[in-house]
Amino acid sequence: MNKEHECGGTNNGTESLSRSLGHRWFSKVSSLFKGKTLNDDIWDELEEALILSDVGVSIASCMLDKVKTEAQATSMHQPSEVLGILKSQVRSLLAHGVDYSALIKSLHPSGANNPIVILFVGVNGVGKTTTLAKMARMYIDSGHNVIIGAADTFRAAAVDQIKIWGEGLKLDVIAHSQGSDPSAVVFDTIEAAKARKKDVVLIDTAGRMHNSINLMDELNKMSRVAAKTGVEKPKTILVLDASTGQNGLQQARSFLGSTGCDGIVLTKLDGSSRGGVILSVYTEFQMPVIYIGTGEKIQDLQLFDPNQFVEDLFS
Ligand SMILES: Nc1nc2c(ncn2[C@@H]2O[C@H](COP(=O)(O)OP(=O)(O)OP(=O)(O)O)[C@@H](O)[C@H]2O)c(=O)[nH]1
Ligand SMILES: [Mg+2]
Repeated sequence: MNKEHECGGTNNGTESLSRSLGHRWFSKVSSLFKGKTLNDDIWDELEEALILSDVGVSIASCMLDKVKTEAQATSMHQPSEVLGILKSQVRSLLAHGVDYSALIKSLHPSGANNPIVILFVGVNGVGKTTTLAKMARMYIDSGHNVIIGAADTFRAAAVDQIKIWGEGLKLDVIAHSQGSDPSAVVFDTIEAAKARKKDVVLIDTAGRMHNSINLMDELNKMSRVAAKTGVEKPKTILVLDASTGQNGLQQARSFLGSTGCDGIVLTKLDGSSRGGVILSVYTEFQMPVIYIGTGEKIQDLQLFDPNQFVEDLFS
């Protein structure tokens, strides 16, 4: 991944993001420029609007500096022109670094006898189990055979919760008793996948504090045990709750530091005015947001498309 953009780095993509969400996040930013002339107040208001949408203070001021410099250098007077510069700033933040299509491809099984294994990780309540179910549906819709591993053996109701999703989707769920070793669930689920000709193995894990070393080690153990079954290295998807804003970034930092991950799903973007956190995730971690969660229902998951995102933000 490169870091050529001074405010941060990454990516390019596919498919679409809800226009209405984009409007809500940046509506303040866009409305700032309506019927106004360029003056110092506008710059202050713009910085404030960016920060309120959770772009992050340092990114907001970095973006603002660049926009200001370019506007002054080209003697711009029209607010609409400044909006154009801001748009290209956001686009360049999102538009390079990770090979997005390769990433999406890597989340698809490579062959009949080599199931892909995906671990869903994150702190408590961010939406791991719900996201797993939503992704299971996506895989089913594209013709794959999915099996679920209930490796959250910690929370009492976790197995029942994932079994209910499994029943709704008509999927096998491999579960052990509460308190048992989650790595054993991972192992058994992969073996079951091989025996039952499933090509996608989705593993639900327990929510864990991002600073708990033992629990982070447990995640690493799950990966190691999976590798012993002979399948390719499992993919790890970090689930972050957008409504926790910059706090979510702190969590991401810790997870990436101790377990690493292959991509991020940002949940609960519905009802959140903090979509700017997407820019922080890209900029700080050069880690792509692959999907966004836009509600509690099974269909409320969208592939994140950076190009469409920029269009929607400023349309
Ligand atoms: N509005 C909204 N709610 C969501 C979204 N994703 C998940 N939720 C809700 O968030 C709550 C927690 O979701 P879970 O999937 O149980 O979260 P979890 O990370 O598995 O939680 P633990 O297993 O307890 O750590 C549930 O009420 C979900 O319906 C989303 O994209 N939007
Ligand atoms: Mg869960």
